[in-house]
Amino acid sequence: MTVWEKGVMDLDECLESLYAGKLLSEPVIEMLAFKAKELMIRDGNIVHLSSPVTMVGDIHGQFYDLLEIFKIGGYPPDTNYLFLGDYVDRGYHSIETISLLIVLKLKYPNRITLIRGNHESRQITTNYGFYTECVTKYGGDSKVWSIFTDLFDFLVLSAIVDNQLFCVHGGLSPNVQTIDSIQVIDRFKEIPHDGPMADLMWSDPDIELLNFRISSRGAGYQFGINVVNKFLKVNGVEKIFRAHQLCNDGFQVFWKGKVNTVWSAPNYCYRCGNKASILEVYDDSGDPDSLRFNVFDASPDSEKEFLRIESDNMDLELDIDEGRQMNKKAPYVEYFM
Ligand SMILES: [Mn+2]
Repeated sequence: MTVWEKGVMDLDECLESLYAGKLLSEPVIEMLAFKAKELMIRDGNIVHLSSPVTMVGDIHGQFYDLLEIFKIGGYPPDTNYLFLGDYVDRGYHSIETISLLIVLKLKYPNRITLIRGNHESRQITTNYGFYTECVTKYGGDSKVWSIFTDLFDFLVLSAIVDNQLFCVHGGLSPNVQTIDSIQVIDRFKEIPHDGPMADLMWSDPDIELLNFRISSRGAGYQFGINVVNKFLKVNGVEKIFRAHQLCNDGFQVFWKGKVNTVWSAPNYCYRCGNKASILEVYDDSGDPDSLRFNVFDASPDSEKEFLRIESDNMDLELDIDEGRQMNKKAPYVEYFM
């Protein structure tokens, strides 16, 4: 009997496979995505959460480092997680990463929140690894990529913790003065090139700036302190938490904590040598010790996996040198823009 005929998914079975690093079959992924859309279509663009909650920044397919995060921060459902986006591209295991997060969302809907990052997009994943990984791991077929990228259209745009902490993947937008104006965006579509939805996922803070400036990334804006002060005041929130930018120390604090970056991909792309962090929010007191960046290094398994795949690729290059038939395990990761 197929998963569709049975009509029910054994989520525990899926979790067991994924925690063991195994891929799910295409029909199972299709069913999971269908169920996840049913669940996420009911969410508003802004999800309201309460502490305690742990925020996770960019993961970018570094699956073994995601497992390390659960070891350090606690496994769901014992810890509530707010993921800030950029689950796929760059690393070797985007499919394992997004599959695990979707199964956890289905199993513990109130304990896992998934915000959309700028890489959760058809256009970006076509160029930065996820498309190629899907085609390579699923027998030359792009259907799994289509299933996941259709699902990305349902991810929420932002979250607010304890009515105090505004959380988004990238940052602020000149087209988003109030949090209410996020609520009315039609989010169920590919990320546009510009406009409020694009800016929320692409923008970055810049300590040199007072106001907005067009971003050198080619989408979104860089924003300064006046913009931040106005946004916090108008919306009655205390701080902004976001991801989207590599930090050597795993996190970065701007303007005495008014804006904070959480970066959760240690040794980014298996070669940057950076630390990573998760942000643990313990309570809503607003005291300095009510939240903490929990800093960590790359998992030894991540390094092992990198060396294994690189040595396979090395064998492939040798094969090509000797004029032999091309190995099926073609390298599929492009590191930087
Ligand atoms: Mn990003």
